[in-house]
Amino acid sequence: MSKFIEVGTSDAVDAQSRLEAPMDNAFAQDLCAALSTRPRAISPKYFYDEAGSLLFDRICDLPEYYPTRTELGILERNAQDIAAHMGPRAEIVEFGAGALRKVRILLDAMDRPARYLPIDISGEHLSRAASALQQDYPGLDVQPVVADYTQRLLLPAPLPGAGQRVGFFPGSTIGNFTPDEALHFLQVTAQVLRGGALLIGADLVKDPAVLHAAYNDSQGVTAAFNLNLLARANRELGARFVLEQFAHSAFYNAPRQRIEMHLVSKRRQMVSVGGQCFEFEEGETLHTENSHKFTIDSLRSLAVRAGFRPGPVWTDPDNLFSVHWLHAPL
Ligand code: AVI
Repeated sequence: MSKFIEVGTSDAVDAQSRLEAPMDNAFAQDLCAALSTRPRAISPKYFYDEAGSLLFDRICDLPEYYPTRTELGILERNAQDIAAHMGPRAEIVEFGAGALRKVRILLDAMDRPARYLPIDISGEHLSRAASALQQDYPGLDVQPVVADYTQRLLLPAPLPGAGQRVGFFPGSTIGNFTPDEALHFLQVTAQVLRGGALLIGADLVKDPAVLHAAYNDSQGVTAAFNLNLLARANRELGARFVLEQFAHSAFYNAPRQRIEMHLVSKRRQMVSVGGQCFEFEEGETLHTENSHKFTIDSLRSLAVRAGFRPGPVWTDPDNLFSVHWLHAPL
């Protein structure tokens, strides 16, 4: 068994099961709601506790997981061109405080960037990311914003003399939204960035074998990332999932152009969350993530529906990934 999958197995479950699950907690409520409906599905946002974020960082470095390095390559090769579209003294608004590798490529190519506004729901992650960047770019005004960027946002007024405001949403995180959520996110973003632009990364439809390998890596890191959802429920909610009784499943749903990740019950079993018991049949699944893939046209038409005007698109030589410049309405 992979060492990753040992997180939250029997000892930890016993220790944690003494805890009362806080049912006023959104994770507890959403997990119980997911387990009470059929088909069972929960938002992928619950992957990203401390352990899940570390596992995701490891996914980004896996040989099979092409999106991160491909997008980095696109940004590096086209940094000057992208910076020219941004113009002088631009402000970058990043949706989610990422690992900062990507925004540095932009900042290094830009003409006197004025301000960097990373938005993230996790204050801790955000302040770590912001201070790391501030140290390396002392002249840059770094203003972290703790907020849920999928909701309506209030951002600080532009700095006097600043250039255009450019949103940055790399990594194809847009693919983890439902189609309705993706449209809603782009509509809200179009308003927030009025008169500016959005630079967004979108993973492309491709050979299903390449996709399958990316979400079923040989080291089992993606499996551990998926199973961490149950480990997290054990740690935080005193749930009693036995991780060995669930298997990672990831497959390409071609008609819907998305990778689906599920946790499959290996046998008939009862699980307990917050004092409530739920039954799983053998083979029954909890659907944990969708990762939608786009064509250049499908991403651009979604953006148009949200009010953007599509600009240039940058891709890699193998057409694995795309980075789009979208003009926000005035
Ligand atoms: C964050 N997001 C874009 C990743 C993806 O590819 O959908 C999350 C992920 N899930 C499994 N591997 C990576």
